[in-house]
Amino acid sequence: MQVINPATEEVVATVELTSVEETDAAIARAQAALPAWRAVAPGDRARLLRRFADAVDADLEHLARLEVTNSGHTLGNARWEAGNVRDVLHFYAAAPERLHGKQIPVPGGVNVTFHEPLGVVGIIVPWNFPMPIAAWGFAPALAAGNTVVLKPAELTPLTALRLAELAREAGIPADVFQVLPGEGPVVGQRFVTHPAVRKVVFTGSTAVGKRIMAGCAEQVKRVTLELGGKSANIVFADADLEKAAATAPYGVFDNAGQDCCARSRILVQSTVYDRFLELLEPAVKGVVVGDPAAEGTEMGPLISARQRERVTSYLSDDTPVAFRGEAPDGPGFWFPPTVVTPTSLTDPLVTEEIFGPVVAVVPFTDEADAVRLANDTEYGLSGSIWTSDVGRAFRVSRAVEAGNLSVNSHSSVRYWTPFGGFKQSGLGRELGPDALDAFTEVKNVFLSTEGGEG
Ligand code: TXE
Repeated sequence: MQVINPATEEVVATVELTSVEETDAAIARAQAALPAWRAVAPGDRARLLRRFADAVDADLEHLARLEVTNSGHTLGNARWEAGNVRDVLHFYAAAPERLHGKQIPVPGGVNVTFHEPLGVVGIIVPWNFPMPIAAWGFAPALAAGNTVVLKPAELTPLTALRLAELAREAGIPADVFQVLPGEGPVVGQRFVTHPAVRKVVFTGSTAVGKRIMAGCAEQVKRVTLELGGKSANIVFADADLEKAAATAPYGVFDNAGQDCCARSRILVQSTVYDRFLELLEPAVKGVVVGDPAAEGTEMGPLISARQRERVTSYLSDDTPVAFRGEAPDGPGFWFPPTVVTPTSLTDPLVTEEIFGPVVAVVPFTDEADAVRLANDTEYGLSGSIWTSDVGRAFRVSRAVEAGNLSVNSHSSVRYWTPFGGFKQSGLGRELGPDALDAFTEVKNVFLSTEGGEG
């Protein structure tokens, strides 16, 4: 499989695809590695994860530049992403010593609960955030005593392969954490059907997520899904409009819009709609699009020619384009930041996840209308609310059906807080302390203290 730099269209590496037979062999090794990994004392497992985090930290600039080359991420973003892997590992390194069960009072004995590892965990990673999304799965899975087989996306295997090397250098046994580059319907599908894989963690399209959930149902296999989104950025008339407009491009064009949390619908109260667009225009035109390896670049290319075709297919000569930013000519899968103002709420620009730098701006009348529009989607991952009214901020936050909301901000991810979607944006939560529950089974044990014959 050839790995392409999306900013230059040059081949940067060739990676061997894993076959079904090799996947089965890797799963067998992961299964065989379980008893020894489970038996590692909690403090020692914690130390191994911290050493893995330190190895990532020492390799941070290299990992970041590898991601820039493979994924076209800006250098600033890629540094954040590698740092996020380090931080997530440190966060879950605290877990092995804190996976406490409970002692529950019962008559006639002692009742205790244990948090047992699930076994082999299969993680299927997309191409949009190859490093963090991998770590959100493997760090809590390993901390809880599972072994991991991980399939990076076909387009972006390089940083995952490097992370596997760093894990080994840190002393994590090779069979405990294996990275298997390969195709979704081959390697990923085998994670779903292989009975020794006890859980699948999937991030990707809603269409494939549904198939994975149906496949896992055959074996009642545990599954965590993190799928698409069409998140709303709601701007009320009482908001700091200058700030809302200046930061809106970051909320949707970050990673060239290839972000499941992209606020790809900006809902603006009608009384300030025209003013907001006036303020948004210079912000969009000012987005620095270009060489992702250059310091200061704010937006790189799309991941592939296919993704660019997909994004382009949403636009025609009749599309009401309000204004666009710049994009370089020449090689690379470039697409300019684009603002559209569709008039129909059933327009695919308003309803579908485009996964590119295209944002629809839509007016609303009042708070109830804003909530109705925000919820008028099958998705429910993220969103922003811009207002200076604290009561409204909480009322609207509670009313919007989405897993990750921010008020007067566009940030969605903090590794110590939960992340995940409502409705068809997913199932389960990643990150934060509760994600560990998704990698353990609770076992209840009753021990009789009755004496004599009982
Ligand atoms: O996703 P796929 P694609 C959305 C986004 C994008 C669209 C298509 O809208 O435009 O999906 O992207 C693996 N069994 N998101 O086609 O196919 C595949 O190898 C098991 C949103 O790239 O879902 C890859 O590792 N695995 C999203 C991963 O699934 C399979 C991120 C994702 O690929 C498989 C990515 C199968 N049958 C795309 N088929 C987000 N939530 O952030 C594919 N895969």
